[in-house]
Amino acid sequence: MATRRCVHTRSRVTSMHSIRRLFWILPAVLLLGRCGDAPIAPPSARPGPDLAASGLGLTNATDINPDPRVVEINLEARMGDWEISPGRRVRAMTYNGGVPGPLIEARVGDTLVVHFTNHLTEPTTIHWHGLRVPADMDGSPRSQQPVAPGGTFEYRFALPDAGLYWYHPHVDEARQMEVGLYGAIVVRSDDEPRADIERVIMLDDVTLGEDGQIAPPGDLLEIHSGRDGGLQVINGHIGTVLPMRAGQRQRWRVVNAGSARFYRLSLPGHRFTVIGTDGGALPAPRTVDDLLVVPGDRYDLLVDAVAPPSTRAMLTNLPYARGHGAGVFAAEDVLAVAYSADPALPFLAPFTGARAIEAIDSAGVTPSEVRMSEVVDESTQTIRFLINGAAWPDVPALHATVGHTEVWDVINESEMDHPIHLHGFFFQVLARNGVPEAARSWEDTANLRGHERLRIAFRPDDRPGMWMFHCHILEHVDHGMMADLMVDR
Ligand SMILES: [Cu+2]
Repeated sequence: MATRRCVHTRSRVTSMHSIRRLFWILPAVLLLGRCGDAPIAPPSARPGPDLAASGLGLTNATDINPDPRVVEINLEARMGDWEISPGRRVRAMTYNGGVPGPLIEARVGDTLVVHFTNHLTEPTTIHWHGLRVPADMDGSPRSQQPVAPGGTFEYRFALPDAGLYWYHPHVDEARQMEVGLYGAIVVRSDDEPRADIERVIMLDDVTLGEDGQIAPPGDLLEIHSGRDGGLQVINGHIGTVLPMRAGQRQRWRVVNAGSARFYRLSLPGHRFTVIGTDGGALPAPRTVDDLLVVPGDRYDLLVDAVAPPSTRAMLTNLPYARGHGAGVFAAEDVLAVAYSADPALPFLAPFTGARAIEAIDSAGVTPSEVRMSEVVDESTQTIRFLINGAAWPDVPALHATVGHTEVWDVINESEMDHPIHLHGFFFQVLARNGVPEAARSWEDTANLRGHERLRIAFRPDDRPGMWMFHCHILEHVDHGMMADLMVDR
């Protein structure tokens, strides 16, 4: 059961509030009427959804264009003080002075215009992770010249798909993102699942040096495993508290913005209903006790508040061995979920909404191989992460043609996990280690366990140009694990 929601910016939300309330209440009456033995309260007892979706420390982008189908924002990269906890500030690179950068909210079909100015003392770009933008808007080193200090660039493109996306630089990523350059984008359809409140949760971690500032890139071990920072910063803050009311259904849109940490999330006593991934809604929801969110990855979750009022639960990151001893540490607290004293609301009926995802017909397509490997030379203290035996920019480009199906066998020849990210196009995972994937989804980031083999398929739509794909452990990008994909007409 899905309710109709046409959420856009906060100002439009306010003006449409009463209309939207009707959209929300009517299906609620229908739904509750089918709940059988479940405790049912009159709809008026249930507050409407909190349409200011950000909260939890996020700032909303300011839309300067009155056209309801254009979201136009000014975005500046500049140095600033990032207050990671009360009174504790670190020097950071920021978008518009904050970390994360402003949350951009739009509707499917809107045009996004971003007037970007680089006030840093070094070049940067913006990559729109997951958005199907034209190649020259992709912000990668293959698609645009870096924006020089003092320079400007106008990003302008349509938003064709509902989902959670994010933006970040594609220049010196491991460092520029570590010190604060990232933000989230929510694109909504007219048919969004029902929830009482929506949260965007950007996962990140930092390591502070003895000077109290974010530590510069570390030693060979840190380069090899990537940085597992000692401090959990959720939406830019340590010690984030997420308010919840018993009986609520919260929608959590989660993105892992960390450079290397793998989050295996668990909320003891609760379950996560996964309703969407990188490329939007799934054909069928699946309910899990814990959920692996690898760097770059996104999940769309429903969380029913099953604990009693006035209790707390800790969102926890469980150990996850990702090779060579990385990720093997004690469970860590990520954020606190604090139940209010308000009486419990009746539970909503289980989510059943879905969308069809057509299988990509890959019959007769000869797969291309993408081999991921690593070479460590301890005598020279050097390490290289390779694709097809070479480090970027020396990896021979792969080629694809608009409208023609590509099948790739992505083969991890190393001990460690590597989450592969493809720019510009969503793919389907067809098989893992030769075993057909049970569930279908659209992804732009997929993890490979050590020595795992993934067969993926995608069909480039009409956006020719030079695209990129790479491991999303940013230290691995820095040391070569990136390659080019030329899409021709
Ligand atoms: Cu990697």
